[in-house]
Amino acid sequence: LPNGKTDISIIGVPIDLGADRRGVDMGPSAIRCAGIEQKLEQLGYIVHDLGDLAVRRPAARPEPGERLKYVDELVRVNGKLADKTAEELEKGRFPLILGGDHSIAIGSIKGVQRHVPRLGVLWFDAHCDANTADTTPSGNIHGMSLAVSLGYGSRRLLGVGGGGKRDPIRPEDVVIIGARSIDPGEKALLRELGVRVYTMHDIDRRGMDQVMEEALYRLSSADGVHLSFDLDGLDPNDAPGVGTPVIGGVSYRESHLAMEMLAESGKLVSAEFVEVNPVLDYRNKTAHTAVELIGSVFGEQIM
Ligand code: HAR
Ligand code: MN
Ligand code: MN
Ligand code: MN
Repeated sequence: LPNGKTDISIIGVPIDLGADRRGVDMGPSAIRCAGIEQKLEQLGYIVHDLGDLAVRRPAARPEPGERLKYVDELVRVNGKLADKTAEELEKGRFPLILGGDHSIAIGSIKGVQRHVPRLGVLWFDAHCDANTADTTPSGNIHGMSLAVSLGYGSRRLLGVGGGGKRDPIRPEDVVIIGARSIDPGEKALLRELGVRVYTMHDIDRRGMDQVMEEALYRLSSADGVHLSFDLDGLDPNDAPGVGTPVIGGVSYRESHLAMEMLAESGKLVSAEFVEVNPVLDYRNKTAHTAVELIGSVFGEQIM
């Protein structure tokens, strides 16, 4: 059991404003339909489904060229998520957050940081989400969340969850796995900070077992690890229901191996599964895959 906990709190965040594309707001529903509660109960956990955070849909579309689209509502919801996440940890429960787009990592990580002074982050993604308002090609805040957690980005986003009171995540405590679409500004920031990015090249070359072994070794200096799992890290053949698919991704089995090794590490304190878009999916396949991966994260073994 991750961190010896028996109780899991499910927190849904039905938001798509950070992606500025409809569909991922239905992610929490899709993952619930795919049987997340039954999966976790079969594994012996006590599951508390807290339902979804309330999200308001702004009436106005962003101005063309806007660099922080829907920032007001995203700041508000992420603040609520930080509080909720911290509250569940306070009760001794494991927070399992269902997105929603990847901007929600801003709030979840801030919340976990209140309990884990030196938090490591395992960021599984085709993208690096390390843009700022100055480098973003899209203005979409889901492409900025990891930069914010590292302490880079707009004042508004950095202030989520009483941001200033807590140090950002240290670059050496972050690993990215599965990257294959990185913008020039992201590359520059990640290089400057020395964040370890395990790209598809590394996975092809060395295999997921070696990559994960090294990644977990790097994270072992942290007090605990937060898993931020973007389903588009997987190959689109295995996870077609995502808003921004990128060919040539992590396979179904490689991703399971990664989650099984993470479970064995015993370092996991919190997790989120994001960017599931049932509108673009085939028979809820991506949500089912998310549920299977969550099983592996919580210790499910084939035999
Ligand atoms: N890098 C691009 C941007 O900033 C696209 C990244 C967003 N896509 C995601 N995030 N799903 O992982 O707009
Ligand atoms: Mn992402
Ligand atoms: Mn992504
Ligand atoms: Mn199974």
